Amino acid sequence: MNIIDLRSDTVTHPTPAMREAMARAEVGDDGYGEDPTVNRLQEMAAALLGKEAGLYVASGTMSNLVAVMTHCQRGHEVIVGHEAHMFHHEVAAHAGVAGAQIRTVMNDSRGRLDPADVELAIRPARANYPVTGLICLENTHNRCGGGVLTVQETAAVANVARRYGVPVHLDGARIFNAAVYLGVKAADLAKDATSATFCLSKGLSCPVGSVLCGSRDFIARARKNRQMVGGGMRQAGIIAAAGIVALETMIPRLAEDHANAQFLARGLARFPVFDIEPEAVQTNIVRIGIRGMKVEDLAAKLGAKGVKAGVFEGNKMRFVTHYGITAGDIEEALGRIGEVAGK
Ligand code: TLP
Repeated sequence: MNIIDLRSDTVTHPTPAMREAMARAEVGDDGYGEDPTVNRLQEMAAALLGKEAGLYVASGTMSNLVAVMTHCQRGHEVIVGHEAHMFHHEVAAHAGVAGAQIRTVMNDSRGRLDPADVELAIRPARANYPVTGLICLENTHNRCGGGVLTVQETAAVANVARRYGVPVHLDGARIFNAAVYLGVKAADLAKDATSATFCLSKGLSCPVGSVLCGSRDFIARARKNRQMVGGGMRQAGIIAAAGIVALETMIPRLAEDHANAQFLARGLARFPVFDIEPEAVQTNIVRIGIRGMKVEDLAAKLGAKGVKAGVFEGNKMRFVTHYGITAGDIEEALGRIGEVAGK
């Protein structure tokens, strides 16, 4: 029985073209800024996001952490959505390492923030208040079912931030999924953010890495912070080479993952155990409430049938489509899910 792994798009393996590019990558010591492959990836990433410069980092978590360290001082407050990845899944690094306090405002079901809520959360200058050092957005929104922020929705929050002189960081781990869904450039989605990051190791299928993008000055300071957290790498061109292939070839195919997620969501809606609105699924993440049974039990039963799904608190299950998963795999998965959930 083949395993159909829908836990995350992080489970993707490098493509044959990536392995080929990695084997042949021209490298140098990135500590001296002399790895031509890393430099090229950083330039490509910055151009795609419409920023002056990029910094190759080990992970999305490191990218967000380095962004917070670079924008904020210790004791600053960072505004994020209450469902933000930065709040739930980054080991409280923003407090524990960067020394920043997280302040949450409500995300709606698609991961949007109400600009009025953001404005209310910005601290007035008072001696005993923290300084609001940063506002963060997430696009697409992981815990809000891969929800997409439009250019206008991003601008609405950024306009508030600008009025108060607060920078905006965009956790665009899956920004290319949002761009493909909306039919816009990733640069349009990042243009109102002071800094933006995306992951190479999710839907783009690279083995490792994210790129943090911003102004030249911001990236120069971020480089020091990356070094501080041990993220300075040497002949990183070996892994960056896969990133170049990803940016050149893997973005348009994300539409297939979105179509497969739709197919899956519509199929799951047939089973009462899944509390799902297929119309709400926009990109490659299907996050669903489970009715009438414990999500852990359902996941275990699905696992026994060779279908792997993610388990989250609040009795929620997550399926993520990605490179390597075909429409045929989804059909097969739905058949196996039906054997468990259909009864
Ligand atoms: N998300 C992972 C898990 O951590 C949940 C996943 O499987 O979806 N921002 C967003 C929006 C993310 O979804 C993730 C990873 C990150 C940042 C962190 O990236 P990594 O895993 O590279 O540190």
